[in-house]
Amino acid sequence: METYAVIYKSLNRFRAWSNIRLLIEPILGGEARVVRGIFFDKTAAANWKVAWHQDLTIAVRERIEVEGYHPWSVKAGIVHVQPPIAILENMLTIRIHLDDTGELNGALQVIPGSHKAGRLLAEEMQAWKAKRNSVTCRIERGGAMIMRPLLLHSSSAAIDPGHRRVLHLEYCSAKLPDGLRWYES
Ligand SMILES: O=C(O)CCC(=O)C(=O)O
Repeated sequence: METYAVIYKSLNRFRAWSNIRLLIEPILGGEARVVRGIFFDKTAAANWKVAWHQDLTIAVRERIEVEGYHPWSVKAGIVHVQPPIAILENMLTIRIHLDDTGELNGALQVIPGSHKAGRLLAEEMQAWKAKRNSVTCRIERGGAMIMRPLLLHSSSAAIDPGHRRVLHLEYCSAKLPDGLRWYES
């Protein structure tokens, strides 16, 4: 995680050369910053699966009670909170793939269009799954996918686990209110 912290801090600092910014800025604008980074590696020893969900939480430096920000949680020692929907709608996630990714090693599956429906209740997620086919995001090594955090997504355990390394970077151009600070800021 330490190594990747250096990488995404650099991405923020050296805006001009970053091809990633060419993808992010037309959508979020020039103020967009990395606000959270996660490194995933799905291997035989860490062969997880994740049920259908939306990414509803953001990572912040510390807990400060602000209206509209709840519930709070702590993951890996980092404070997380669910922000108002307007913040989530202003975010983009880019997933940079360091290995070929497909059905055999637990690629992300998504339901197109679901990010436009706001925060979904469990029964609404079921309805999306029933009415829309999911898409498996096959990405070649060195490729990237961009998604909205509100896009319904899941991932299966790898059938043929090796490495499935992904650098997951969340961008947002919004500032947080009343002293709340993004974890990466
Ligand atoms: O990379 C994965 O397997 C799952 C990632 C995921 O579900 C997430 O970032 O919310």
